[in-house]
Amino acid sequence: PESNSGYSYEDCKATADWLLAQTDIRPAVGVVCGSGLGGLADMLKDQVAFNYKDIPNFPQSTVHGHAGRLVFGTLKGRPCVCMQGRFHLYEGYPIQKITLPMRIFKLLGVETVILTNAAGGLNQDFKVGDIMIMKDHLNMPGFAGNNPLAGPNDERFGVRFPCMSDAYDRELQQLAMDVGQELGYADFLKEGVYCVLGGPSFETIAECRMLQKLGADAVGMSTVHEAIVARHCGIRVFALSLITNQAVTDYDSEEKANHEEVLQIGKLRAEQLERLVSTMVTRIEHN
Ligand code: 6GU
Repeated sequence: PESNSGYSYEDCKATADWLLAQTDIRPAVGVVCGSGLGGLADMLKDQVAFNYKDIPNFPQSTVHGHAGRLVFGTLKGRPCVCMQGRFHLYEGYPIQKITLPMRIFKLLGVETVILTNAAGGLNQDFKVGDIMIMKDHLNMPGFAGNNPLAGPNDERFGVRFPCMSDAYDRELQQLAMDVGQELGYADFLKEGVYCVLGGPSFETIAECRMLQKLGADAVGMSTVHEAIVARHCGIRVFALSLITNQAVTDYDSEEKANHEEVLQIGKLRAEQLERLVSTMVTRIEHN
């Protein structure tokens, strides 16, 4: 087959070089802000920001709650790049477009990515407002053949068959737990398995029950594709989910998942989530 979605190594390099020519900031950490969590990017000092539409080869984001800007800056003195708004399967993008920013991060020199998302809680011990450190994932679109690495492999990024048993960096999970403890977040800091679905419709009750049986603690529509492509090119990955609602698993329940609730809970926990991530950034070691 021909190349997957039209992004060659050279295309990625051209985009990275274009960005590097516009700023002196050389980020070692890349952050992706999930729905309602764009405030993370606003914490950066000495910002140099680009609208996605102005970046060569970059897709544009269409969802309410996602700004669509790539922001360079420093977080407590550490150079970072932050995606304020990400791309999702449900927007209709080919999966390689969704993950293109990870390869651009790599070519910018990023060594660690922090991926954030809003998710529905499946674990009955979780409460709305909990922050779940991702220890693993279930890639449902991948089971159906929709994996961002499908198609010809370019060895300059990584190997044909990348390992995923170490997808989520254990040291970074421990760091998050330690920082969370110190900040007094122990009561709402959890860990678990995130399951990605295509969306945009939320899950049925039967689907939620199925996912619980499969070992999922949270369900959402993002992050996993980015994690796979980041791991493929050797970036360390840390990911967390803000549990914005409890997925419905009971036919008697009156609750209904909706995007407004997702954004509202994002606001409620935003400050703590930002503090957790920014403190982590100051403690991550780089070469
Ligand atoms: Cl309940 N499901 C999915 N798929 N994504 C979500 C969610 C639920 N809550 C926030 N994002």
